[in-house]
Amino acid sequence: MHFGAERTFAVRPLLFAAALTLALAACTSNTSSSVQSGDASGGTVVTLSGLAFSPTTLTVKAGTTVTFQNKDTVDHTVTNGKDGKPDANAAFDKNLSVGQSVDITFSTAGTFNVTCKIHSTMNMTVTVQ
Ligand SMILES: [Cu+2]
Repeated sequence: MHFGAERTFAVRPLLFAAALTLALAACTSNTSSSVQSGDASGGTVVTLSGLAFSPTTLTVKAGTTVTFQNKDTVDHTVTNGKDGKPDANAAFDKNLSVGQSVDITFSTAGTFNVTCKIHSTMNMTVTVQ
């Protein structure tokens, strides 16, 4: 029993070291500093495809412009709201035809629900810091 417990314990640092090596390799192979999404310099993209937003959660800095791209085969909207219903004072509500894209700048900190008025199951959240 005691021997078995010791063996398990000895294996863990090895696994941790391996995981750390992988993580470091992933970091060093990426020469860009814009790994984190939500860079205020822009370039943040949300794709609408398969009746879903991707990603479904996004964190950006205030002032970031997010480009929503409709790569689906049907039209969508990019609407501040939830479950297909716009918020009372929706900060944005844009139609997005097939193949089109729309830029939305998030200048105020807070959490913004995003939905599609045509497909109520399409939901995502943008957190602005
Ligand atoms: Cu839709």
